[in-house]
Amino acid sequence: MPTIEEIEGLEILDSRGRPTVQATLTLTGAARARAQVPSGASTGGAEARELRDGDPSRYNGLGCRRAAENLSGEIRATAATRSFPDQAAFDRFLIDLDGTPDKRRLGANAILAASIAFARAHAVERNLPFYRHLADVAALPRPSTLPRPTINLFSGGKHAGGQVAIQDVLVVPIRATSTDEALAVVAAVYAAAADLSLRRYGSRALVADEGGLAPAFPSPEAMLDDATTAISLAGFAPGEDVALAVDVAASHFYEHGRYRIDDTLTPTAMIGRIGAWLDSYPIVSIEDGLAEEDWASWPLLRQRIGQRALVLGDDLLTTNPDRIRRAVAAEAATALLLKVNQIGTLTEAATALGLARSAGWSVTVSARSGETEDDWLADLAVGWGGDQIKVGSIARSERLAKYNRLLEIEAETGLPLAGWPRTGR
Ligand code: 2PG
Ligand code: MG
Repeated sequence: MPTIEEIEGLEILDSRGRPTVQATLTLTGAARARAQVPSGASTGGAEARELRDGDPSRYNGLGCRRAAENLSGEIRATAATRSFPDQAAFDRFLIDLDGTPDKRRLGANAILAASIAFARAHAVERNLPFYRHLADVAALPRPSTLPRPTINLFSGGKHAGGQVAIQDVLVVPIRATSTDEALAVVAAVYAAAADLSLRRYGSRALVADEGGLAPAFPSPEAMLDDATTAISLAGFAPGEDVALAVDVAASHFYEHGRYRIDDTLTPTAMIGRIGAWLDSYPIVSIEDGLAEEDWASWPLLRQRIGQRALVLGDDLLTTNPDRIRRAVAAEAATALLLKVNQIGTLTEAATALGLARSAGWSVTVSARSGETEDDWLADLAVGWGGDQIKVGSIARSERLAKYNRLLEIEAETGLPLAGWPRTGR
C-alpha cells in the first residue's frame, strides 16, 4: 500500500449555500483524489456529529473552517508519511484519533471527507473505476446490477418549509429496465406534475431543497393523489409501470408520543393512516413512517404493511450498526436507507450494509438534502449492490451529477437494473 503524502481540507458550499467540507488526498506516486461531503436537514438524533464553527457572524454559525483545518492540520500531521494496509485501517485510525463516540471532536464531516478521498485515491492508484474499488472495500463481488432510481416528485416537511407534514413523495419506475429508461419515465411524470401543480394550485415549477415540486397541498392525501394523477397524465399505469414511495420523516412531527400530521394521532392511528394510504395509492415503500424513538410501534407498522411495501428505516437506523442490530432483533423494518455521513466512515457504513443484508433486508443508498456536485454516491450505490438509489429529484445539478454518473456506468458496464425487492420478508 502506498503512503499518504498530503491531505488538505477546504470549506466549500453545498446546494443550499451552506458550508460543507472537501478533502484532497495525495498518495506517494501521485495518485490524488478529492471528496466532498453532503449534509442533511431532517437529521436523525443518532447521527454522527458534523463540526460547525458556531460563529454567528459567519454563515449563521454553520461555517466549516474548523473541520477543514482539522483535515489540513491534525489529520494530515498524524497520517502523512504513514501507510495503511486497507480502508478499514485508515478508518479505524480516524475514529481513534477523534476519540469521541459520535465523531464530534474532529467532525464527522471532516472524517467522512478523508475516508472517501482515501478510497478514491486508492481507486486511482489501482486504475479501477471507483465502483469496482468500493466493492472491494466492502469485500463484495463485482456488481451485477445497477440500483433502481427512486426519484423525488413532491416535497414537504423540512425540505419545503413545512407546507405539508410528510417530507417526500417519490416516483419509482418499477417497470423500467435501464437507468436511461427510468430517468425518461420520471422526467415525463415530473413534467406532468409541474403542469398539474400550476393548474390545481397556481404554483409555478419552483423547487424545494432536493428539486421536488412543492405546491401548498391541503393534506398528505392530496399530495399522494396528485402524484398518482401525474403518473396517469404522463401516460403510465400507476402501480404497474410507475409506483410511489413515501418518506414520511415522521420523527419531525412527533411530539410527546403523538404524531401531529394535521390531526394529532396516536401511534396506532398513525399506522392506520399509513395503511389507508397503501389501500388508496400505488405505494411500494414507506420510509420513516414512525418516529426514530417510537421503537415499540415499528414492529406493528411492519406487521401492518410489510407484506405490501418496504418498511424503510432512515432516522430510525441512521446507518448505525447498533441501531440496525436492534431493529433486526425487534423486526422493526425490512429495509435500510444507507447514508454514509450518518455514521461517518466507509468501513462502518459497510458494516451497516452487511447487517442489513444478513437480515434479508433491501437497501436504498441515499443522498442528503444538502448535496454537492460530487458524484461518489453513484459509484457507492453500484459498488455496494444497492437495490435502490435515492438522490432527490430530476432537477438541479447536485442531483443530476449522480444520475449522469449512473448513466455513464450503465453505458460502460451494460448492467441491468436491480428488480424491485420482494416484500413480505
Ligand atoms: C431523508 C433525506 C434525503 P435529509 O430524510 O431521507 O431526502 O433528507 O438529508 O434532510 O435528512
Ligand atoms: Mg428520510
